Amino acid sequence: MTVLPLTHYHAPRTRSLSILWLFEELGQPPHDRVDLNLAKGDHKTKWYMAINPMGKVPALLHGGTVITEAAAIALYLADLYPDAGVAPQPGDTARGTYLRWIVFNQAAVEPAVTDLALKREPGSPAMMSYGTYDATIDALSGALLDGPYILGDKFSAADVIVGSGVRWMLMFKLLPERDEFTSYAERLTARPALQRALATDRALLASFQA
Ligand SMILES: N[C@@H](CCC(=O)N[C@@H](CS)C(=O)NCC(=O)O)C(=O)O
Repeated sequence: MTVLPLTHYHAPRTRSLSILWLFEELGQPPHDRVDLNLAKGDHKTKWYMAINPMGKVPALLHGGTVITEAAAIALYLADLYPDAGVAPQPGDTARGTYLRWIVFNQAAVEPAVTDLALKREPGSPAMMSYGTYDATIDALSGALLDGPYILGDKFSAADVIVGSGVRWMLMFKLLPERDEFTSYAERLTARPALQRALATDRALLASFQA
């Protein structure tokens, strides 16, 4: 099997932290990391816009193929390294739950919380992909009530994506401090893989600010 080069385009203190974290959970398979300094506008340069025309991070380059969107990158990497055991395989019904909450995070939670943060009046629930903020948060709550992870006892890449959002939303007070959210965030934050990713991200930010 030919091993194609794999590159993660990253910037500190962004959604790309979830991909740093996932690489840690995967046991750091061989890859390069290109660090972008957003304060210097690295992400809007011609060379990077040729990789991601949105000028946003994260992005992944595998061989000649670009993958953008943190959730798509997480799904892609978790499938690429099945031995790490962070993605239920096709045929396993747990994969339905896994896909469901990763996509729900992007399609419902993110827009609901963005509208709340920006104090934007949502349209009618039938028109909004997320219905209402309350319905979305209650559904998310339901996914985490049994725990300890989205797939019950089994940690997966769904926790990297959903958990990154939960941690961020709690930090910015965009999520009610219900026990199922706070205890989930604490459990994830205690993971050595996330601690390593946070340390890398902090060191990188400090080096950019020096
Ligand atoms: N939908 C994208 C959003 C990516 C995104 O908005 N990234 C932010 C950092 S969290 C960014 O690159 N912002 C810089 C900019 O847009 O100028 C994803 O989920 O990956």
